[in-house]
Amino acid sequence: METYDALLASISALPGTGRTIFNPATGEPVGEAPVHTLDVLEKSVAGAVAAQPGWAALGHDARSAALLKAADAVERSAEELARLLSCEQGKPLNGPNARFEVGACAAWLRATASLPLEPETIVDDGETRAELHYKPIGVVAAIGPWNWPMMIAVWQIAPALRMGNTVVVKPSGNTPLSVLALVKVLNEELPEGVLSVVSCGRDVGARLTEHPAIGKVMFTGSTAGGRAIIKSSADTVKRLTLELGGNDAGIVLPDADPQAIAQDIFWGAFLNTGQTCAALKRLYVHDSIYDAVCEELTAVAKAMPMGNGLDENNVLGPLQNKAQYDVVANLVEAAKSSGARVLLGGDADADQPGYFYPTTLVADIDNDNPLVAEEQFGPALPIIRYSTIDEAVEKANGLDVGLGASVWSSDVAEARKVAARIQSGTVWINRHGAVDPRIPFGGAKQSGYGVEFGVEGLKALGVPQVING
Ligand code: TXE
Repeated sequence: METYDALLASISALPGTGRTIFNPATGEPVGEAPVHTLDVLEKSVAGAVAAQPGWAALGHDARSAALLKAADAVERSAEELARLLSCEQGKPLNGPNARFEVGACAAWLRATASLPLEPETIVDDGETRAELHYKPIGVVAAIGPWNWPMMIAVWQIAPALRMGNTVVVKPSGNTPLSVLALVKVLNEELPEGVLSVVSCGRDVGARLTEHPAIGKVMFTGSTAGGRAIIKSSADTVKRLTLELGGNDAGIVLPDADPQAIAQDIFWGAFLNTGQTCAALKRLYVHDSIYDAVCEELTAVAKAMPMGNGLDENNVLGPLQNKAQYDVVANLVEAAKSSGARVLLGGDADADQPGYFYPTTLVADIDNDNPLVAEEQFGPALPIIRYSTIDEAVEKANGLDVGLGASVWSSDVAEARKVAARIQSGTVWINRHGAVDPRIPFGGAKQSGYGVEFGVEGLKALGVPQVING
């Protein structure tokens, strides 16, 4: 375990020209990240290729034991990692934010280590005996975003390693320090070459998606990024898992209790200040309880402090970067000029330091308004009125993405019936965005393909092989 300053100094000392990373809450420098070139990428891939047979030969039990030790290492450095994450990403230490994310890294490593995966006997009828095994793929590229940089890296790394692959990680250029620090800590317990990071721009990173030595790309990011990776990986027929974000709908049925659901709806939408792939981004509320839901949600939202993440009082932070800040501000402006009613927030304060956009709730907004139809990925929630369930389901299904969704009701059986009609990879009932390392998670439509987590997620990091005879 190192002190925070020693951890940052060791990252700044890595080879490669330094690039200063700034805190999105203050504009102050956080540290220096290396800028890796293609040579470094080639060395990392070569190291991963060399280390892979030995890592695979260890077998599931030894690899799981290493993942458990890596989880211990994360816990030993938890406070230093959380502080760095808060300074670089902006999310507060407190609330379901930086400490929570570091805790999730340890939890996912442990859960992934303990998932059962035995060969399956598919046919055994006296004449044919066919068994299904899962072999390592080889070297996996893990390409991640800036919203949950550590947790999503672990979502990609842990199952890949457990299955006997080695991994080269390419973090987002917005949050390289968090991932470099995380990998440094994980490597306290992993053999050399098994896990490395290339801290580079997207042009250099793109090489991973066409590199002949990479067998699979795990990608979490934008739909445009996913499309580019499908194309660049085609020549080498790479396996892909694509988690491409979405624009999740929540449907509040007429029998829901507005007061009882308001807090959970708030966190479903505003987790990580709205910068969450499976956050609730469009809320459909039945006409009969529309005003009550708006009122309760406004009361909850008003009480949630936003500010510098190192201040323990805060549970909401800034947008991570200027581009995302502009997306949110422009979408809210467009909603306002269309005549939608702002219940809370809605006025960007460009004079304050940092990319803070106020918690914003917008009511009486049309379904085709850009704030509804486009993924805002920030702290602004449109609330749309509906009068029949058919109408709500049609609107929820009306986009070409479908990662998560939720149904809110006092009658779980009724909610399940509505859930079955929604086109998304997950539908939660009376909560939103609650991911779990035991439960498969993935997208429908252009939210991507393949699943992460659970035994299904492990299998996705292996090559199925049938032994027949
Ligand atoms: O994502 P990108 P960005 C959404 C969100 C946000 C938008 C853009 O709406 O506004 O995406 O964010 C790497 N080959 N999400 O620009 O561009 C890139 O360097 C290789 C949803 O950050 O997809 C970075 O490491 N790598 C999302 C990562 O992919 C490539 C989380 C994501 O970058 C690449 C974040 C290529 N061709 C943003 N193109 C979610 N699903 O949670 C991009 N990258």
